[in-house]
Amino acid sequence: MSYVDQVLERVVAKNPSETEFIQAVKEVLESLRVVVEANEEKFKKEALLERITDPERIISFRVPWVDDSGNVQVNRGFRVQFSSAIGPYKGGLRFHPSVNQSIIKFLGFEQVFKNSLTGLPIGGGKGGSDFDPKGKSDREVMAFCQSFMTELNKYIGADVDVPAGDIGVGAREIGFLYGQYKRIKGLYEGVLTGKGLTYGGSLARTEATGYGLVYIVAEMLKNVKNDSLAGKKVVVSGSGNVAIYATQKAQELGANVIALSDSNGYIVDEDGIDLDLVKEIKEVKRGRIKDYVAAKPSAKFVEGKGIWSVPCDIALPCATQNELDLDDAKTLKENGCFLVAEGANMPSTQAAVDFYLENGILFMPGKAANAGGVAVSALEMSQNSLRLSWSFEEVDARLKDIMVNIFTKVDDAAKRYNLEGNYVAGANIAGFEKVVEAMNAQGIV
Ligand code: NDP
Ligand code: 2IT
Repeated sequence: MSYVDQVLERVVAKNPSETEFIQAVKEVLESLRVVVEANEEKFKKEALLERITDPERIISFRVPWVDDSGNVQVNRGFRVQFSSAIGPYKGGLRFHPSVNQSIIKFLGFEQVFKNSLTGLPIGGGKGGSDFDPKGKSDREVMAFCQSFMTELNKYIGADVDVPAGDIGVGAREIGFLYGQYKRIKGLYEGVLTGKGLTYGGSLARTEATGYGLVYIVAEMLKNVKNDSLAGKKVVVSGSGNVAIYATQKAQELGANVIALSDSNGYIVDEDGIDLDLVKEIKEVKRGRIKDYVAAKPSAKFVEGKGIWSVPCDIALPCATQNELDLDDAKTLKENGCFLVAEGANMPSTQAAVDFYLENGILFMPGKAANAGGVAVSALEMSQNSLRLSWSFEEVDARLKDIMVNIFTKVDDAAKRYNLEGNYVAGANIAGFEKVVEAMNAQGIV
């Protein structure tokens, strides 16, 4: 049995109920076969893949808090410190009822390779809780965040582990978490990113993931098809942080974004999404995407998951894992879609990804396409260390450079292994190579 197959078997045996984690590891190891085969004996002797697929540390804790009715609620908190090979653990916190250890481990595993691709000195981690901020009062969210940080503060620090936002964790939550960290530790340090601009945040962090996604799409279009976003019909799923700023940048570059969604359904506006209206609904009122049609009756709202049936040239899944399956991929292709780039983490199922690769759909996987968010988080860490803040234009220019460099690295790695155009392999290989080199230099750790 090949070394990759042995390690895959081990991962399944040791983490039997962790379906998302197993899915993410399979996807990465399958595309690393070409690299591992070239170094089979060495990697096996060093148990390199066993070390890469086992997190350095998993922290799991109880989060008790008092709701507005005076009742005690108990949630579960996690932080998975996956790899510190190339820098302090870095990655977001997700607050969503679906959160469990498998989901946090898959996200932490992906983060290791993503952070490596940014070229910046950050290791990989992820955390979160099954707490659902939806429908909670600000006071309840604060009570939860304070309790969560009362436990988490023991394990993080500006040079140790630097969390940020993800699903359900935005500016409000980061503020409450930061305030509690400071009270407990008595340290004013860059322990979180995505902070508000008045207390150490970076300009352009809010926009970074969505903008970065569109920058890499533009680079791909230019390189592969000598084309641009101008006039392209784009469908974006989700209507949170990533979806909103992907829509904004795509519109700025001349694309026509016609659909957005949330977990209840999707909207289609053939005139082009009115983003000010979406921001008002989602960012100010914390409402639902269907509220869009009340303000703009010419648009339509459709309940359920069908957003990928909306015909488009480019699809940008920006909601959550496994939101786009094989049937969706087929429908996209039938309707003429020729490019998919992932703003979310692992939104396409493995079968969908295989379909893109086999059917000539240009595809950029999340660990490359959504790396702009964590890249600007690393720039926020740099600014905190320097005790300076850079202008929006400066951060945005660095972000664009980073995304163009990621495209080049991914494209080159694929070509080196005769897999031209396979950016799944390219991203995994390029991300892996740097982590391996750093691990080798540091001895058996
Ligand atoms: P937000 O919480 O701001 O928005 C999430 C959006 O996705 C909402 O519209 C939400 O709908 C929808 N969504 C979430 N879970 C589900 C679900 N189970 N089914 C259907 N829809 C769902 O999160 P972000 O925009 O920050 O994150 C979106 C994706 O991007 C995630 O995969 C995240 O890991 C990834 N990402 C985020 C980065 C960042 O900087 N924020 C960086 C890199 C990747 P509803 O309101 O109905 O739940
Ligand atoms: O998935 C991700 O890369 C994020 N949620 C952002 C992580 C970060 O540290 O900014």
